[in-house]
Amino acid sequence: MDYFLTEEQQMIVDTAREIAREKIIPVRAELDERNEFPTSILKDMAKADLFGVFVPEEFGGLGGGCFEIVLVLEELARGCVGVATSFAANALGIFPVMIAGSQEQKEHYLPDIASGRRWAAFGLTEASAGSDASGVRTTAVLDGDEWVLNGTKQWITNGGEAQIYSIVAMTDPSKGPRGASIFIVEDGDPGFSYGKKEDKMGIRASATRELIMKDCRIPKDRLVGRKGTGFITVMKTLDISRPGIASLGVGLGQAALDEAVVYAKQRVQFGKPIISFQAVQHMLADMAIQLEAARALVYATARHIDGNAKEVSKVSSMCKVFASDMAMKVTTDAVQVLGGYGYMREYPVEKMMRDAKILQIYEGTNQIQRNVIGQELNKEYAA
Ligand code: COS
Repeated sequence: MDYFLTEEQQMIVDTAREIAREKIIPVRAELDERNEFPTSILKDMAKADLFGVFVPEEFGGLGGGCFEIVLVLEELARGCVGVATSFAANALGIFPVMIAGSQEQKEHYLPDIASGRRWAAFGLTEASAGSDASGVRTTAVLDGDEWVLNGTKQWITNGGEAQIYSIVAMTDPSKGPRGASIFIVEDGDPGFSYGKKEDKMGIRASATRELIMKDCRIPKDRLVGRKGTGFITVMKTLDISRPGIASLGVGLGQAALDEAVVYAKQRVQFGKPIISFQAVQHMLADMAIQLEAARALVYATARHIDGNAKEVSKVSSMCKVFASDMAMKVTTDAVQVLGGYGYMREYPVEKMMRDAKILQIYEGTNQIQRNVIGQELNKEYAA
């Protein structure tokens, strides 16, 4: 399907596709095997200006929006979702500053993000705050000219690799969601350290660690937005980042379909390539239908967000659910088309199926997304 990209958007796609083909695909199995963070690939992405795609021009970026981010993520995910997640987490980590930060904070942090000099991460999740984002226990108390943070963040993507962290902490625990605030914590801040790297089923090239704050002292001006508005900023952040997760599903689904079709054309059984059997053709057709429907929904949602549409939560959750469920199904079917070979580490579809699972879990489980959609429908029809 032709989505009529502008010349600039096509250039962004071509750049990301080349990075996937030249830098990611040749090493993805090794990164997966070794649980290794793709430092040098992220540096290549920085050189190619990909980090600047979503940063406004006045802060040194290319001034793209959600649509440009999903284009980049789709191409990177065709190579490896673990590598693409490391890039995506950087955007997620800096969105709070872009949404609610002061002019000084934007001037201080965004040029570094745009150039890829420093990387970012988002610290919301805790042992007791997963789906229930308002269950955060980390606290922040003002002491003179400094905030003092105490608490532990769990499963933080880019943890230990990023230099800039958006941390959600309670400034007034008695107020629930209205008592949460966001702070910038930097690598090297006193009292800030990392836990061990997690050993995951998939997206093993991405780094997942705990962030530990023990009397972590940061300057007063690291508060992002007004005190008590952190939960709303988190929700707004997730609204614009979830289409990115959906686009990882689209890229991954495309990669799995490509592998399945190429294999089905080559594999001969009963004297014919298996693609000539209707049972296989129908599987491939269903994969292609679901994939294109997901891509169309993701692109439409990203354009809806970039057009400053008023209500974005519902469609953002819709595309996250649809594309991640599609990716799980399409990668599972790709393994089925490849049969015994598909189950072997030697072929890439086995990793693709492992990588797909997280898309249904992180940045809000698909059950939470359905809650958001259901609540929005309830509101709309009551009006
Ligand atoms: N944009 C702006 N404001 C929003 C919002 C959004 N998308 N969603 C909720 N809010 C506001 C509400 O309007 C409400 O404000 P008031 O107190 O003024 O009424 C406030 O935020 C609290 O909202 P709500 O009562 O709906 O919060 P809940 O505690 O019920 O939680 C869910 C809502 C489940 C949607 C939220 O906790 C969530 O998204 N959880 C998943 C978190 C997640 O993605 N975790 C993964 C780790 S992050 S990578």
